[in-house]
Amino acid sequence: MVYTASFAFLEAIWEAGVTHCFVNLGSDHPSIIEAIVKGQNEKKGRFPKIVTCPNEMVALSMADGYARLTNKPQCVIVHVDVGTQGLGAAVHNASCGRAPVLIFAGLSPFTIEGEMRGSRTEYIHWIQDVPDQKQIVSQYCRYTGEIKTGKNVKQMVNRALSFAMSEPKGPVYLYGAREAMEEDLEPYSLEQTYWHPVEPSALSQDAVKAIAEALTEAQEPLLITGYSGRNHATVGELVKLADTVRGLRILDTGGSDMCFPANHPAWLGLRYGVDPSIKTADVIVVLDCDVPWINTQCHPKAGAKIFHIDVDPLKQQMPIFYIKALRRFRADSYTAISQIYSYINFSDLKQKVSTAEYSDRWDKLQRLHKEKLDTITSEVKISENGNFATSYLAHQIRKACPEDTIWVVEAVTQTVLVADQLQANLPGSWLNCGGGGLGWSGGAALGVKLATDDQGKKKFVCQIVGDGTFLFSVPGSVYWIAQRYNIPILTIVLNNKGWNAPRKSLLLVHPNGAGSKVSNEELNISLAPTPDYSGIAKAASGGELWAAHASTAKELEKLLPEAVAAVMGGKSAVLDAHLEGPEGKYKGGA
Ligand SMILES: Cc1ncc(C[n+]2csc(CCOP(=O)(O)OP(=O)(O)O)c2C)c(N)n1
Ligand SMILES: [Mg+2]
Repeated sequence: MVYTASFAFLEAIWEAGVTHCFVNLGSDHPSIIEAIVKGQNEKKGRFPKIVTCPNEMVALSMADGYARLTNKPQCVIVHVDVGTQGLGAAVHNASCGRAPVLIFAGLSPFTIEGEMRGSRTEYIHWIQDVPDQKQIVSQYCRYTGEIKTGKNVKQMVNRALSFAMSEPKGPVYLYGAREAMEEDLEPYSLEQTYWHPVEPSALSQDAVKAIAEALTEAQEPLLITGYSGRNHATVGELVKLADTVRGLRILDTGGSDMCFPANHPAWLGLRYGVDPSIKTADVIVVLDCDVPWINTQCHPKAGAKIFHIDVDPLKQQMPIFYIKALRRFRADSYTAISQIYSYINFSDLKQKVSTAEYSDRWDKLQRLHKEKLDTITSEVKISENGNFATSYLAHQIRKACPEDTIWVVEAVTQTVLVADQLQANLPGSWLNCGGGGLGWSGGAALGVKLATDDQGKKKFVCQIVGDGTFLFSVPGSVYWIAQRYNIPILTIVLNNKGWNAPRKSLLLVHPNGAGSKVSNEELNISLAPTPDYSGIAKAASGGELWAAHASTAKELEKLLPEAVAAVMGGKSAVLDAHLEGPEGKYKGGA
């Protein structure tokens, strides 16, 4: 019986709870391919499902999306140095977005004369032999390690997964040469019960007391969060806290998951580090958040009491980070919020938050919440010639899609408008990248759909993506995979004829510079003539996918339900939504 290191590797990831391997194979993988075939033949239903991914960035984004929704790690297998480079910005995204993914890449064989099985057999083995392959991705990885022998390959897999699954979660990278992966072994297994990740940490009693007292003494308490919604249970915990400390408001900075429901009066929505509430709050709890405010745009007032609770308060990946927090704690957000909530309820503070003053604050919050929703609704409008912009579009999408849709959003400069209109209420129903490498959402939406189907929930998944970002997402691979593996998603392309973001960046620094007075073409940010985005997707699916364009509200009214019905019927759909042209408006720096 053949039992190689590669087979043990695949067994090990399955035993550790990895259900999928997103693969892009090459000459480093003969033993992997043999092992896959053996596993498919001999271990039906007890072996990772293999998904062929024609592009590595899509592979990693799929694993990332799956892992984010389920908090279960997934695996990506790529080809030596070049496949590792093909992961591209997806490694950055998985790292910033705290997605637990195990990446494996082969190494070129290290023997030349046939000394070992796996020794060099092809020209390319000389070419792809690089001095330090892991350096391509190591700064984004929680751990990198070489599989030097098959004899402890399962320990290496579990060691890597211990890092991937301990906070802050993220990608890990294992690599092994052909010879090592070919090694014949005696079958073996580990006791998985001894390989659980580090458990969530709590606040000290003293910290709980200090934060609870500050929150209940505050006139205008604010909690700013980014990632706390990754654990879906934390959403409910924050609701309980906001119900108790009435007047506390919650601002989401779009770290990646929806953190607080829009239908709660404490909801301030998603903003990227700029919001009036930041300037006026007297007590601020920053909870699992990378960028609570952008100092040059907006910052807390002098004397505001700030507490920072985070699984990674030092932001170990960032060369510069600091906030004027009085105290900072390394703790799990669910645990910390539960502790603070319990403390308030089971101490003298309970009486304090039960006074008439708190009832008045609650009334005020409800009034402000209603005003906010009214303002958002007033953005839903069409132009005189029947065209629409993002707010109208997002409002219509919200109406057309099922209540429990999972939104996978990479809408760049339109994200806040989209978030305002979608008003996510259900934990886990909104995911955005959290990182800065465009192109995440195509693969991620597929991964999320695969995950919700595997969970038996079979939720509707809608990707909302900028037109520039759609091209970054490698649609040729995304929609081939969608078709090949029957993963139906709805994609809405926000077509504003190019990259709006660089213009915004430019104007923040040079509001009256030469660039402020010229067209998108002159700024080199125009994608006109506009590609046929839905056509690209349709071609990738072999002509099977539902594809259309909408430029007017009338077209949208007809096409959106058709697109949703197509996806419900098992086919992916891409609707290219042509937004009302903004270019004219920008001329003259308006
Ligand atoms: C991989 C990568 N390349 C380049 C950028 C820089 N960048 C940030 S936003 C943006 C434009 C995105 O265009 P689009 O998706 O159309 O969104 P819009 O700006 O129009 O809202 C670019 C090029 C990036 N973040 N990531
Ligand atoms: Mg655009």
